[in-house]
Amino acid sequence: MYEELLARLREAIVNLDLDASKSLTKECLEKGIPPSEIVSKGISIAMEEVGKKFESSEYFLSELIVAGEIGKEITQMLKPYLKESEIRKKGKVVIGTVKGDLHDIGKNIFGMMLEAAGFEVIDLGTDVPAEAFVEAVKKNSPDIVGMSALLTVTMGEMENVINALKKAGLRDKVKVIVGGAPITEEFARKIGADAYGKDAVVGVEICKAWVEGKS
Ligand code: B1M
Repeated sequence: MYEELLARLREAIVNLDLDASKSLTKECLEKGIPPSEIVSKGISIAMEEVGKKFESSEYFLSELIVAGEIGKEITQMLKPYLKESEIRKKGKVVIGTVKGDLHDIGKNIFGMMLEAAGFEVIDLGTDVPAEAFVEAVKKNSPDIVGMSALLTVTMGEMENVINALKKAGLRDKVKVIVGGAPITEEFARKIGADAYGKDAVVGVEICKAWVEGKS
């Protein structure tokens, strides 16, 4: 039954039907489907499908923009359903999408889930240059820096941020986690990040383990 509902949600997103996407997201939440499953089995798969249609020229930039708006709206609907942690201020995380990259749906989901887990989140937004990450670390003394990238051409910016943190003498003061569709474990290791978040749930678990001193 849940599978069928999630399939209908995916179909509505891929067909760029905002009203249906919203009402099906509402139905999923009311039926008790966890927000993390709505993301992994609904939004993420549908967005990949939209991406494929874009690659095969069935969809154009205008359709990509509409899909992005739908993604943003339904992501916001998940927020009240994320279980709030009893423990506040578990740790502080600076997050942002790297320079040149405007994709923020995954980054926003990661941020929302961090907040629900009790973290204080400082969200620098999208298209964030390395210097802005460095400034935010100086100003806020976070435990963790989280970077997101969705474009293969912007992935390299993550290494620039890590190098800028090193240059400012701040690399040892923070853990660095990276994520986003083109990122891999191997890439994360290569650029000197501390971890790769395959998805937002895994990313939050890693951050929790860090501040709880498990790794
Ligand atoms: Co863009 N776009 N886009 N786009 N777009 C992709 C990424 C693309 C794969 C589509 C495709 O061709 N198949 C492709 C990139 C190809 C490549 O680099 N090899 C692409 C392209 C080409 C472009 C433009 C260049 C198009 C153009 O202008 N010609 C342009 C670039 C603009 C720019 O950034 N400078 C562009 C623009 C856009 C929109 C603005 C229209 C819109 C984004 C709107 C927005 O974000 N507000 C958009 C969209 C919607 C997509 C797709 C269809 C969907 C992205 C998305 O939201 N996915 C995308 C296709 C795809 O991803 N397969 C595509 C859902 C989201 C939940 O997943 O962000 O991966 P994701 O997050 C996941 C995990 O990765 C993880 O958690 C999330 C869920 O659990 N995660 C983290 C993410 N960050 C994390 C950080 C962590 C931990 C986990 O720790 C720090």
